[in-house]
This record gives sequence, C-alpha cells and structure tokens, in this order.
Amino acid sequence: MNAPKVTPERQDYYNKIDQKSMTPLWEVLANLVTKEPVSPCQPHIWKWDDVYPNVMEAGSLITAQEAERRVLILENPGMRGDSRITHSLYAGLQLILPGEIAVAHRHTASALRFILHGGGAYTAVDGEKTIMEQGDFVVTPPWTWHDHGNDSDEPMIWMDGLDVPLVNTMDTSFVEFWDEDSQPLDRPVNYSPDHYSHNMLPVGYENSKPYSPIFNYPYARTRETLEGMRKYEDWDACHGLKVQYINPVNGDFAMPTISTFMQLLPKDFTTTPYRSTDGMVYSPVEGTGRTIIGGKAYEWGPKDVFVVPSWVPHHHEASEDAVLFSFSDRSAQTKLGLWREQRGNDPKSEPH
Ligand code: 1HN
Repeated sequence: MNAPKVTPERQDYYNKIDQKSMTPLWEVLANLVTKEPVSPCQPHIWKWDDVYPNVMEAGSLITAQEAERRVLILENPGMRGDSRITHSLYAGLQLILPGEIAVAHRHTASALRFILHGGGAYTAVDGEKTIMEQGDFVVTPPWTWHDHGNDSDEPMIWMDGLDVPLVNTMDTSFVEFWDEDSQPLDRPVNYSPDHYSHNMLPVGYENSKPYSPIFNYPYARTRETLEGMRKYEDWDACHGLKVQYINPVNGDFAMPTISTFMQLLPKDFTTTPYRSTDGMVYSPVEGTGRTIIGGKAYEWGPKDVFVVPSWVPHHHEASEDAVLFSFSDRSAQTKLGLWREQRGNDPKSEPH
C-alpha cells in the first residue's frame, strides 16, 4: 500500500494538527505495520584476534573499580551509538584482571555471562559465589545482587549479554548499589548446583521466581550432553544438534527474556536455510566454519562473536566439528506470542 497523495489542503491540515501533537496514521501506516520484520540490525562479526588486543589495552587505561564494569560494547554497525548488538539486546566483552573486583549492584535488566578467555574468576549472585571457566554460561537474573572478582592469576574475558534495550523500551530500568564493594555470602559455593542440577528438586521446593535457581551451567556438562546425543546422528537439518538451557523447575528458558543455546555441527555439515524473528548472537567455542547470512559469508572460529538479525535467512557450514553458543530474546518473544520461524527456503512454506 502506498501512502495517499499529499494535496495542498491535506498538507495545510497536517501542519495544523501537528501543532496539537497529532499526525495522520494513513501517512505512516505502511512503515508502522510492516509485512515482515524490518530491522536496523546488520549482520556482523567481531573476530577474536582483532578485538582481544583492544580489550587487553583497556586493562592498562582504567581499573575495573573505576569503570564499575570494564567492558567494550559490541555495537551493531546498523545502530552505532545505541549500545546494542540486536535491536533488543546488548552485548559486550568484559575484562577482569587478577586481584580486581567489579562492585556489587543489582538492576532490573537480566544478564548472562559467557566465558571466552581465562578461568577461575567468580561471580556472586544473591549471596552465592560461582567460579567460572571457559564455555560456562552464567546467569544474573533481574534484580539480583551481583559482583565479580578475579582471584586467579590470569586475566579473564567474558561476553555479557543483557536485555537493556528491551528494559529501556518499556521504561523499567532501576539500579541499586550495595554499600560495600562485595556482597556478603550466605550460602556455600555449589549450593545451587548441588540442590537443583540433577533432575531432582527438594520435596516441597517452590520457586515463585521467573528464572532458574541454577546460575552457572558449566561447559563440561553441556559438552557431555552434546557428545551423548551425537551418537544417534539425528541431526536437525537447520540446526545440527541444538539444545537450549532450561530452568529445571518448569522447563522454561533460564531467564524470562533471554534464551540461550548450545549447538554441535559435525565436520562438513551444511545446514538448511533458516530464519526466525529473534535476532541471534553467536559465539563459537570450538571449531571453525562459516555462516552465510543474507547471502554473505562470515568465517568464524573460537571466541568470535557474530550476529544474525531478525528474519534474515542464514545457514551454517562447519569446516571441523564445531560447537556454537548463542543467545536471543526468544524467551520474551514466545511469552508475548510473537515468535515465528521459517525452516527451509521454500517461499510457499508458511512461517509458524
Ligand atoms: C552490568 O551490570 C554488567 O554486572 C556488565 O557485569 C555489563 C552492561 C549494561 C548494564 C549493566 C555486570 C553491563 C551491566
């Protein structure tokens, strides 16, 4: 549908109502309600070898304490200045050097950490500490106190993923700071995994919270899961072998707004084209390959980060056995009844 013709009388009328903070819907309707998603998000890859020296250089310019969080934002080239990697999500690379701490605070935004480099630093979440290793997926749910510290002897770098743009769209941002640098711990390390990560729950356990009681999903167990499942070779044409991280209490995603996944693609596997309404941020953990996004190839390897925008057809080609972590806002989209996907490139195939 084209917008109706703008006659001089109509223009005069538009100018008049403009003074009263009104505007005609028929002039903007086609841009407002589009036939399919139109995103300012662009496909992009940040190569580890390229970004790593810049992240390390920040370590000599500012302390974690002074910065509050020493992070380089991965800013989508289509939305420079907006602090976002997709339209709804934020991502950044955080550096914490040996002996440093990142002070305790809490906010309504949900956060994930995906550990890229180094090991042995900790995150404390609402009174419990977890030690983080490469490939671990760590959750900081909305409004939980969290601080980080590095008691190891090596720098640690992880990817932060947050729903800040989504939270800000809804004008629901709050932040609070703990009086001291670190929060007190009232449960021992491993309390949560010992209680909730073995397909069992204490009798009478109730979780009224909209997020998982587990806040570290260690890579060793994720990898073991994928390795167990690969024996059956029941590869999904679009995803190879892709699993989602869940809240063990109700099977939902680990957080209310952000979904996280891990995926195994065997050597020489080429997936069938696919698209979904959730723009997806990937970070390969093992192996090399390429992803063809909207017709252009993006070559990836371990610790790179790349982004596939909403509704852009893409497929993966693994050169070696590859393991890819990914996250998106699917958890929010499914709850709101918005999420759609389309498998294959048959134009007659209806999205569902
Ligand atoms: C935050 O709280 C952290 O806790 C990292 O490590 C990145 C980006 C935006 C807003 C809050 C953290 C963040 C953040």
